[in-house]
Amino acid sequence: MFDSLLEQLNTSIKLRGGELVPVPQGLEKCCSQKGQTVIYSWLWQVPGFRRWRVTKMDGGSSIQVLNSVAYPEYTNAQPLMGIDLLWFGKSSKLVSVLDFQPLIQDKVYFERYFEGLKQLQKQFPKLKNQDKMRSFDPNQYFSPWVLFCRGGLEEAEESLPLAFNSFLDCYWDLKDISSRNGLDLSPSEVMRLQIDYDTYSAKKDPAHGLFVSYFGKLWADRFLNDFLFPGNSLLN
Ligand code: BLA
Repeated sequence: MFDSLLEQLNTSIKLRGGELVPVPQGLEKCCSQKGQTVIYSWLWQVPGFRRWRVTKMDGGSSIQVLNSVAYPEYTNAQPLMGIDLLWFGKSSKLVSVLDFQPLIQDKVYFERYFEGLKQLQKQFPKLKNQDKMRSFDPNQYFSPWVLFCRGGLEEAEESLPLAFNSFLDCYWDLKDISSRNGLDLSPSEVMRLQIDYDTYSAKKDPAHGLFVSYFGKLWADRFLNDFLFPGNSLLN
């Protein structure tokens, strides 16, 4: 379901000088015990970013996932880029989350970084039909303009592909804003907040149970701590 979006993402990253770097061994691919679901992950080294991860899960008509997080360098206080797209083929249900994930909930920070996402939200109202979050706290590492939608085939095949490239372009534009405006969060503060993002996400992410059921607890724990949210292990 999301292969063309994954291609757009890869192309966009490569255009900005991104290069693939190795994923920790054993985490780059895993097949479920029954062999019907496969999860693939990639890690990019992109100028201006300290880490950019991408994951695709292919469970045929049961589940399709595209997930990605971009972590800017610690000298750049701009939001992280978060993508979480899920398609449940049997019930034709889409869960789509696209956000610039803010390090802090602050008016000036929002004014600086969120003009583009605000416009996108206006342009694609169908991709923001959901306000209530069940597992996450919407006021922690999510922005007020998060494009969060629970939808169906129409949103998955029409609105989302239309919005996706604009979303990426809009995120790339943030880098220019950052260099123009200087920095008011110190690199050590940005580091603390990015590590806290990983710790918080590792705790709240509803994906862990899903990974346990497909790939077993041992692999799921390692994937969560060593690939998805490595900052989490720094505090353990
Ligand atoms: C929800 N994400 C979910 C759910 C699953 C995943 C199973 C629950 C589905 C539901 O609510 O119906 C799956 N999450 C994954 C997978 C990975 C993952 C497979 O991290 C990893 C490969 N989640 C993110 C990122 C964002 C995000 C970066 O990983 C931000 C853009 C958001 N996911 C997010 C939100 C929900 C969700 C907001 C809804 C949960 C809620 O209601 O609180």
